Amino acid sequence: MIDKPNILFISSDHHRGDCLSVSGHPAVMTPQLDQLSFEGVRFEQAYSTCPTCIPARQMIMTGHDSYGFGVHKYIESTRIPKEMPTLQGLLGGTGYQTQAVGKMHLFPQRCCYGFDNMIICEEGRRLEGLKRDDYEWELEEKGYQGKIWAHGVSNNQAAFRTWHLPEELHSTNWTAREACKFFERRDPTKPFFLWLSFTKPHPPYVPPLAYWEMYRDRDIPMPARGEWLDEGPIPMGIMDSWSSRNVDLVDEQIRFNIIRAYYALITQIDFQIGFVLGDLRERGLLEDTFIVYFSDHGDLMWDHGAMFKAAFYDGAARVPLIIRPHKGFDWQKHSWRRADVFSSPVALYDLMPTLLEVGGADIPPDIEGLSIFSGRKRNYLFGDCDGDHFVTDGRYKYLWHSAGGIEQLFDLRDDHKEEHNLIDSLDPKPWRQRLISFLKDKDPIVQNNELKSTPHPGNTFSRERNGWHARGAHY
Ligand SMILES: [Ca+2]
Repeated sequence: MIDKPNILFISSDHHRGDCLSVSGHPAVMTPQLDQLSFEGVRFEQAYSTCPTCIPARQMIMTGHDSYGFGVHKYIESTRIPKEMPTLQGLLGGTGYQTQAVGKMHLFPQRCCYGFDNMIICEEGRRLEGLKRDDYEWELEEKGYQGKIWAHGVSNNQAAFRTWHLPEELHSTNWTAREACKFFERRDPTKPFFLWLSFTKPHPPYVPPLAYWEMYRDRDIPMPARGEWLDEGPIPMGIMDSWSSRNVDLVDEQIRFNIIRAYYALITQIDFQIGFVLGDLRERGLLEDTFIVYFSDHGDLMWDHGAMFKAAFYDGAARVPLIIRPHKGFDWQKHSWRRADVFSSPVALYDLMPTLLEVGGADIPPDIEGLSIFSGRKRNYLFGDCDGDHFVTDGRYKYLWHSAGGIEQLFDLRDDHKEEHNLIDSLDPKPWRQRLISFLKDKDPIVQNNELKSTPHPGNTFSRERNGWHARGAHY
């Protein structure tokens, strides 16, 4: 008799917090995630506090914030220190069979960091000696060697097209299928912890035709455009998107088609989650499984004219977070009801202690993450990424951009698109002071109780060469 619930930890990559139909999005279709949300609870103010792949994932695994972990931007080869406990390692220590499927973005890429096993899809990254990931391996065996990336769209490019190979070979379908294979192969005497990690809707934006067609007659809403773009220096997070990827040069019609492709990729993930849940149901495991869905960060998707991540605007930093507890979960003890929607700010690094509590493992005493069940609500949530900092209470959001010392203050209730900077109409001092108090003794940008800025280069754009890093035949 297994007395612990199975844990299905589902993540995607680049899924914006607003792109759920259950949260009122006018175009995106997410029926499976909506259903999970009705059966469980949803967090409307969940944040990636360093919204780019590597730091976000390492914080999720370790329960540390970026200062506790010590990484503040995307740096390849970043390792989790050997002595630092991980979510999967601690659950394994308490009797779970632990498995990862999909994108992990770890270094070395085959280092399990506490997982019993990993079946990986790393979007073509071959670093530190990796010859191929498991996704490429299977496609090569099926005769598609040299053809996986032949759609011609890169991992960092504002472009789109439909998927060029059979739908079942798309990474989203492959990842879901590998999850089902794990359910078949698992040790039935142990509860399982499966991190099911979809690589999409991360670019390349290449949905299968069936999902692309589902959005044929859907109106694509206009992206946000801050009026602050017309007032003085433009924050570097926006400028970098324009400079390094030339996204400001993309034609408006193509912009809307990229959004359509992005929505189609989200719906594909949603349907493949349906496939995985169906497999669990047929095996009689669905009710005994604690399910979480989240994304490692979002995608600006043309908000403020920019694309991708590494910024604290809503599209990049806020993520979906849905928890659907298992059958034996004590709803009353946690004061939760089905379909509850919570608006207090939570961080991705809160998931580690939350799942340790679900699995009956000890929570490391030195982590910054707070179990969502602990009752210790956070009044303010902080984050930093590559020179940008933010703090929010769930209602207001204050941004500090070191380059140029640009401050922004948004009212998320009345201006969720963050188009109106209130820095001149609301007193920013308390917000600035909260950030200073948090960063003091941690970050050298605080000097003499003030935030130190660096020069802003002016509103001019470099045009980087080879900015897309496209993949070719990839032998
Ligand atoms: Ca990512």
